Amino acid sequence: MKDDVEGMSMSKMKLLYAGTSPYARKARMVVLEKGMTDEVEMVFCNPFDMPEQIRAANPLGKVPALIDRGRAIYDSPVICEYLDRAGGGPELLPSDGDARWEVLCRQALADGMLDAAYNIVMEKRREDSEQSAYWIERWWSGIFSAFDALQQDAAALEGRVDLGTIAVGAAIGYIDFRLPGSDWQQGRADLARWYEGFAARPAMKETDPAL
Ligand SMILES: N[C@@H](CCC(=O)N[C@@H](CS)C(=O)NCC(=O)O)C(=O)O
Repeated sequence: MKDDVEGMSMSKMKLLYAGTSPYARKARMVVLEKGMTDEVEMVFCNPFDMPEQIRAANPLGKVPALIDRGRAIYDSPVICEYLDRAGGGPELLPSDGDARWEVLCRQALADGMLDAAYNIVMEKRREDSEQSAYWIERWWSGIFSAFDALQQDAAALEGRVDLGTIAVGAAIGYIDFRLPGSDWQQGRADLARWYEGFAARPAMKETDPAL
């Protein structure tokens, strides 16, 4: 159910999200992949229009934020793990062992790409004269280095739906949406093929930022 922040009901968990937020997209995908749509109410919030309401759930004023029985949970990796523990459905983050570290590292890589891409998007919204070409270049260089790492790791992504691949899907989706024309597929055919298949998942389609 979609609602606004004033109309929140008291029983379900509430996920404060913005439709174009890639961090919120991760959490929304976790809800969908785990079949938790009856347990989590989606509450649309624009962090730039309503920062005070969001600060009540996340002092940083950012989305996503989750509220469960009065408890506020943030940011996206914490929310995703919380939802994974709280819900039924497939386990998206292994509880221990090498598999857990692998998924967490992949999520960290994807979140780092997102942080860099988000910085570029925000920097480009400033006046031309105020933008730093040095930082934009540095952020892109980190993003492309991460794309290279994912291309090398592409075989390990195949057939997996977990917090790591969800984060990678959200990161690539955001870069394509906000920074089109990066041509990241060039020389990274395995990753491009994996992404094409992953992007066809219902949870990716339903959370497409272009919708
Ligand atoms: N590390 C945070 C990042 C969240 C974030 O930066 N969200 C953006 C929307 S994409 C936001 O709310 N920005 C508002 C602001 O920076 O004031 C997470 O993973 O949840």
